[in-house]
Amino acid sequence: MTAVLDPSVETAYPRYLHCLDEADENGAIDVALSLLDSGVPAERVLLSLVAPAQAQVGEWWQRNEWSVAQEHAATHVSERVIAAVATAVRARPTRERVVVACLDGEWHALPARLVAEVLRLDGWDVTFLGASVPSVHLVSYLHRHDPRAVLLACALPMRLPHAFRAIEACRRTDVPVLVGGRGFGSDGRWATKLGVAFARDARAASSVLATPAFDAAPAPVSLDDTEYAGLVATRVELIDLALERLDLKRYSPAQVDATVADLGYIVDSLAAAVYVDDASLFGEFVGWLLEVLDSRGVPLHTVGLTFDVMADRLRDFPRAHRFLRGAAPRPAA
Ligand code: B12
Repeated sequence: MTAVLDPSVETAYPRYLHCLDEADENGAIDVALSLLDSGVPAERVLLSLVAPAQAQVGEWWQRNEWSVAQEHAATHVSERVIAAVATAVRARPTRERVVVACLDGEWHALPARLVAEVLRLDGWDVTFLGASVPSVHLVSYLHRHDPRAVLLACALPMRLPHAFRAIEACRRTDVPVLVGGRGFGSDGRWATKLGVAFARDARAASSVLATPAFDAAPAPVSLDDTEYAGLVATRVELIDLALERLDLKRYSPAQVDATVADLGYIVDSLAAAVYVDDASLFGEFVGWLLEVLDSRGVPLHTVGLTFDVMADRLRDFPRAHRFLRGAAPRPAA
């Protein structure tokens, strides 16, 4: 997918991607700072240059065109660029304090960092807590500092049940909660299911924070999570059953590790879909998984096999059973 680029960064974008490819920190910083020098607003450099470039990095990784090492190097360069832009602009706070944090187990700190910096540019007094903040520590931080709002980031839909528990814990501090990140769905539909305010990007977040209605008490949500709890209790058994079904003798140790991780993602995504009662969550995950596995030469019928085993075990789990059957990869015609 080609990014739709803001005209002010269009010519700089390929140069920026080249710097990421070369892990060229200084070159990437030069590209960003020269845009600032030529009058492009810092917010646009962050959201229209750095953000789409990172999404592009993700696509290269997904298609197995880039290794994890290349992705890590590029992400580090982008971190440096964000810091350089923030230092060049040195925005001073004129508005209230807000806290930006990634949920427990969420390691995608860069998207949240972009949001934090854009809010800072907009005058908010931002405290950025970074990746994977355990809820108990987040809550005690909120009690201590009593900010205007806490912004929680979630990049992976499979983490939504954990996200909801963290949201509930934050709400008990009476600090209003705003969430964001691709984990809540591109249109925020899973945030709606969880009854929490959502902002699509940093610009939207700043407007929501400034809206008086944002302070209103959230509507109570009732999620029937009995089936979800049963699925969580069956997680290890499901992974073991699927491993038994696959012919692991032919797998290298690294392939076995990757398979165990993938099976964990399958069960966690299924559980998250059951939690928010939305088959599309699992369907989107399966589409992504098939593309990742296919580009790495993994025969896709193995996914069908594992879904059969799991669906068999989950006969008494109506939603999980239906979602697995609905998303099972069809054999090529
Ligand atoms: C870098 C990266 C990592 C790094 C993160 C390092 C870091 N410091 O952030 C590391 C290596 C840790 C990582 C790990 C993993 N990653 Co990763 N990662 C990425 C990558 C390439 C870039 C992330 C990024 O910076 N994006 C740029 C930002 C700007 O994009 P954005 O999320 O759309 O953010 C905007 C909005 O969503 C919104 N927003 C975002 N957060 C918030 C928060 C708030 C409060 C608000 C209001 C708004 C908001 O505003 C932002 C600006 O407009 C993405 C690709 C992608 N498309 O994002 C994959 C990606 C997110 N990762 C992915 C995966 C699968 C993983 C792993 C599971 C891989 C693995 N096998 O281990 C792990 C999971 C780790 C975990 N538990 O968190 C997948 C997720 C797929 C899916 N369907 O769920 C992606 C999409 C890659 C891909 N194309 O397949 N990853």
